[in-house]
Amino acid sequence: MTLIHEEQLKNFIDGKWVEPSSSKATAVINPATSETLVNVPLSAASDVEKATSAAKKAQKSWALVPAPQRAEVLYRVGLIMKERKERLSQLLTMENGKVIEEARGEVQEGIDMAFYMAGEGRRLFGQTTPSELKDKFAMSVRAPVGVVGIITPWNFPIAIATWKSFPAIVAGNAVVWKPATETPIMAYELAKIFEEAGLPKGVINVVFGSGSTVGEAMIEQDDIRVISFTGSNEVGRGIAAKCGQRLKKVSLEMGGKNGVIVMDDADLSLAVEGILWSAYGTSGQRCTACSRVMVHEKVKDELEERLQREIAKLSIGNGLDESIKVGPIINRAGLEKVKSYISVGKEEGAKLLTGGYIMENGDHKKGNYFAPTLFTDVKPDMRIAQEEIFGPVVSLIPVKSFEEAVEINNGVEFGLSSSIFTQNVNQVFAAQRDLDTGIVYVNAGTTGAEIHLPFGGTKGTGNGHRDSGVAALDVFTEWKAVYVDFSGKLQRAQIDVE
Ligand code: UN1
Repeated sequence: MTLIHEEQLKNFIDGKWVEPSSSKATAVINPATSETLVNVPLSAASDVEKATSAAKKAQKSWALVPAPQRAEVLYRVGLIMKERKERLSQLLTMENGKVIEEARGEVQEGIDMAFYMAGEGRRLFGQTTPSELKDKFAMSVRAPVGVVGIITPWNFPIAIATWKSFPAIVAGNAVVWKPATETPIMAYELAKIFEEAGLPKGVINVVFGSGSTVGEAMIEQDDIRVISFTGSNEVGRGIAAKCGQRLKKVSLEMGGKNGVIVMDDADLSLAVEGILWSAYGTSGQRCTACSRVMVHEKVKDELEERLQREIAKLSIGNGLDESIKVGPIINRAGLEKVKSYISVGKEEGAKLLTGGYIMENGDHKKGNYFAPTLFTDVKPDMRIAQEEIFGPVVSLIPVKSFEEAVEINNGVEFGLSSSIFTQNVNQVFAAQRDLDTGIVYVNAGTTGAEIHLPFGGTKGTGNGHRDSGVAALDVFTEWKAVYVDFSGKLQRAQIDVE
C-alpha cells in the first residue's frame, strides 16, 4: 500500500519539516507483517531546545488570539480528520496493528475531541465571586501555562495525542510533542493536518525520538512548564520524580489492572460479550483492557465454558482484513513479555484453560500474534492477577459475594477502570461508589471511555489529573485570581471590612 510517501520522517519545528541534528533513526515495523513502513529519526536534545524556543515565541501571540478563534482551528482540524478518516485508520492499523474497525473508532475519538474542544473555545469558563469589600469585583480566570510537553504512547497514538494537544491549544498554550517511536505516522499525519488547518507556526512542534533522550530533554527545558504523559508506570514514576525536583507540573496516566465482576444474577451472554471485547479487543493492549474477572462461584463453570467457546471463534490476523477481530502485539519485546506471564501463571498454580502461546503457523509467523488466553482458579495475590500484562490474557478469580469481589477488584496497585454485570439495582449503586477506579461501567466491559468525560484513575494509575473531558483543561491552565477595585480608594482586605 502506498499510503506513506516518505522514507524517513522529519521533525516539525516552527512550522517547518526539519532534519534532526542527529542522524540516528529506527525502523517503524508493521506488527502484523514485520514489514518496515518508514524510518523515524531519533532526535537529539538540541532538537528539543529548538522546538521549545519556537514554541515559546509562538505562544506569546497565540495566547492573544481570542479563544473562539483558536477553537476555529481545532474545528477545521476535526473536519480534515473526518474527511481523511479512512486513510488515517488504515495507516493506524498498519503501524499499530489494531484491527481496522477499532482503528476507525480511535480516529473517531480524535474527531470527537476536536469538535468538543472547539466548543470549549466559547466556554473556557472562569468564575465570578463576591468580594468581601464594597465596590470591588473578583473573578477567577483560566490562563494558559505557556509551553507544554506531551508524551504519547503507541497504543492510542492519535486519540491520546488529541486528548492532550487539543485542550492545550484551545487554552492558548504551545506544544512540544514526543510521540512513541513505534507509531510516529499518526503524529506526522496530525501535524500535517494542523498545518493545513492554519495553526500558526510554532504552536505545535513534533520531535521524534526516544524517551531517554527527547523525553529527558523535555523535562530539562525550564520553559516547558507541564509534562503530560501516558505510558508505563515505571517511566511515569521517573518523570514525576524529575518534574517534582523542578517544580514542573506533571500529569500521568499509567495503566491498569482492570477487573470485571460477574454476579450470579448477571446476563451471562452480555457478560461474555463484554469480557471478550474489553479483554481481547486491541489484543489486550489498552490501559483500560479487562485482565481480571471476579466471577461468582455459582456461575463460574458456565462462564468458563461460554468464554472458551467464544474465544475459539475469534479470528486473529492482519487487522486490515475486515473479518479479523484480534490483531498482533506491538513488537517482539511485548510478545515475549506476554509469554513470560504464562509460565508465571502456571508456576503460581493457575489453571490454563485456553491459549498461552505465540502463534507461529502459516501467516501468523510473519507477525507478533499471541493466542487469546484464559486462566482460571486464579488467586487474587498471584502475579498474573496483580501486574499489568498488556496482552490478551485474562484471569478468572472465583468469588463468593459482591463484597469479596469489590475487595479483590480494589486490591491492586492500579485504579483505572472496572465493571460489574448484575441486575441488582442496589449492587449497581454500591459498585459505582465502592469500586476504587477512575472509571466504572455497569453491564459493559472495562473499555470504551467517551472523550467528554474525564479519563484517568486512582492509586498507581496516575497522580490525580485527568485526560480528556473538561478536566483536561486543569492540566493546561493556571487559575488566575483577578481583583478589580472600583471604589477609588485603597481598601485593605481583611482590615477595612465593616
Ligand atoms: C488507553 O488505552 O490508554 O476507553 C486509552 C477506551 C478508549 C481509550 C483507551 N476510549 O478503551
